[in-house]
Amino acid sequence: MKTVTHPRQNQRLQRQSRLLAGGLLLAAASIPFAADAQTYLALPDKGVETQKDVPADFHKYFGQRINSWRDRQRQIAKLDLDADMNQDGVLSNTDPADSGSFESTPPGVVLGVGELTRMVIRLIPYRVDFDGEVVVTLEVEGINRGARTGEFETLDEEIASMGHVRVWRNKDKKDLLLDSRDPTKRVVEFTTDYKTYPYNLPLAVPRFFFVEGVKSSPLYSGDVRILVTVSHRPPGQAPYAQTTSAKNVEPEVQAPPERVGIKSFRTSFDHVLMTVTPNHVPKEFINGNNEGVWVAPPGKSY
Ligand SMILES: [Ca+2]
Repeated sequence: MKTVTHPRQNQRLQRQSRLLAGGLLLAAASIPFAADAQTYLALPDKGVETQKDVPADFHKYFGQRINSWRDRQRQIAKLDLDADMNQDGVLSNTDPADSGSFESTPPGVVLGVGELTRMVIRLIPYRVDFDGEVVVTLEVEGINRGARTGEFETLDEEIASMGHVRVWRNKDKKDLLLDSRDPTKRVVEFTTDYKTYPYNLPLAVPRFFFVEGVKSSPLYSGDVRILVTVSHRPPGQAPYAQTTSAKNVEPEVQAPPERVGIKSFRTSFDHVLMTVTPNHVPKEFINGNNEGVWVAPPGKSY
């Protein structure tokens, strides 16, 4: 097929290649390892692949095996967290360019300081036959790409070594859900009990939220992750937020169902990796951003 390059596209390509050249020079000057040459931005190094790159059984709270995590029969709901990975202004559940592998590979979503992007929580209940509560958590965490475990030694080290993001319920930034630098705002829970589940899920759990870039990722690309979980909480179990207030505390693991005599279900997970950059990336929207997926930094445009 013959390829035709539009003059405007051409200009953009030239601009991109200049940016790429600039980025490589900058990378060569400041970063000891090869920069990510697949994008035209000077992104920080990707670091090593870590155990936190997929939202699987590594989560310290749940301690599950990846096959169990994929076992839908035992899950209480199907859960997807979606972002506009290919930055075209559309959150697609079917476009491979918006798919899970990009969500779990650095740099993930590239977000400029002052820029906001919308993410969608797709939650499809599987089960209605249980006692207790259905709990959806939204969590922000740093990934240490200098270590295979992805873990930092302390929360102070984590906060100092990662990009800073805030999560808002809406783009008006009035209702703050998460702040990666505030130890009391790293996880938020939405709860609904069996009497009303799944009927009130849309009311209890936000359908979407906005992530704001606040401070750029200082060391690595993909150093921030937004994690969502949906889990079954048997009657009488402590809220998740209470068990994660301190690092290195081994939280309680759910007892097997036969011991407590009630049905218990697997937790579903999903996450999206992010990189915060000093400036927002120019975008090629296919719909003029009319869904409002992206909000440019104050005083800036796309
Ligand atoms: Ca998209």
